[in-house]
Amino acid sequence: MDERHHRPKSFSPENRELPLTMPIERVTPVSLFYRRNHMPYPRVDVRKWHLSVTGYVKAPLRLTYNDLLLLPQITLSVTLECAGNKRALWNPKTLGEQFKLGAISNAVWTGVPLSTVLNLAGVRPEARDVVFEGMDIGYRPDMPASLSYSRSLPLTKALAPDTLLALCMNFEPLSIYYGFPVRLIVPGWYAMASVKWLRRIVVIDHSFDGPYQTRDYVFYTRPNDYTHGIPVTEMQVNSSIAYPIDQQTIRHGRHTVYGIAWSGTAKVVGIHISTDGGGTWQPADWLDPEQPYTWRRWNFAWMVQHPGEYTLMSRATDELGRVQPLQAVWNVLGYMNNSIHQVKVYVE
Ligand SMILES: Nc1nc2c(c(=O)[nH]1)N[C@H]1C(S)=C(S)[C@@H](COP(=O)(O)O)O[C@H]1N2
Ligand SMILES: [Mo]
Repeated sequence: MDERHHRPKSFSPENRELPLTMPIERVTPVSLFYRRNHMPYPRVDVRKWHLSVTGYVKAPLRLTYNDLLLLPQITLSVTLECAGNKRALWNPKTLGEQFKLGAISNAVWTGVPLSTVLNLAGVRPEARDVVFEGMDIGYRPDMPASLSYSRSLPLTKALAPDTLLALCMNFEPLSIYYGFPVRLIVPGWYAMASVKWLRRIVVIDHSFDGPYQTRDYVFYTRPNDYTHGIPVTEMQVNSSIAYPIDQQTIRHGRHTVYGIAWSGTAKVVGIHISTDGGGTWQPADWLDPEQPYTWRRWNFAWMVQHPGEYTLMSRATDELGRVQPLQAVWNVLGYMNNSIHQVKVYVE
């Protein structure tokens, strides 16, 4: 059975994390890649499917899957991170899916630059936002009727050369779980922007106000106050320790501390580790070269002689000199948690 033509038997939204345990591969296998869905999986019949491009364009388009396959494609390695990654680590707790460290994964995406398609349609001068509508439909408590998952990008980001209409993930056609037939990939932005199961692209002359744009994925810093929010866009510089894990007991002696570090549109260039709760910091070693939009694995040789309790911390820096804060700014919906990651370990 070709899974691309059949809706998986899950009628509620499926969410699952990447297990951030050793070994971590730089390119996450599709079978382990995290999943974040707001709605049940849509039913997709690619023979009937097309992607429409309408609104403030000179020539509206109706593209079949084959039409897209015939356009020039590029390949990019891009880490997707849910804006709610590490939400479970906030204190006090926040609303939303309580993701731990694994709402993040890295894949190689191949597709048609969105700009190619927008230029084929010819964007009109009034254009301001580009709206992307997914095929998945569901309900939300604050809306009267069912709706599809839709998000927009400002025109400049939509026309950026690396914003992709992705057809392949790790050199295989997308599976239904990850947005078949085509999904948006917005490198450097939190993954809510990378709309799956695209069916419509609409160029509009105002800013889009759908609930996944103006209610969710907005940074509100005052409890129970949904005003004065700032939209969530670019990924923050961040890192996670994958070994040892929080509350683990290990033997004294030599250990290799492992983890990942990443950032948004500026490359991640520095990674420092503390084994004494932030008193002193030492650089760790990169296992991967620096590459735009892509996480890097690191390790750190730790010789621990004395039994006791230790707090390990990792702190990443990006090429613009931005450093992870000790405590990220708490916000109502728990987004963008890039606090320095801490794990407590017991050495015996
Ligand atoms: N159509 C659609 N696209 C979507 C979503 C969704 O629910 N529906 N979820 C978004 C969010 S919040 C995230 S974090 C990523 C998750 O992508 P993944 O499931 O491929 O890991 O998809 C984004 N694109
Ligand atoms: Mo997300």
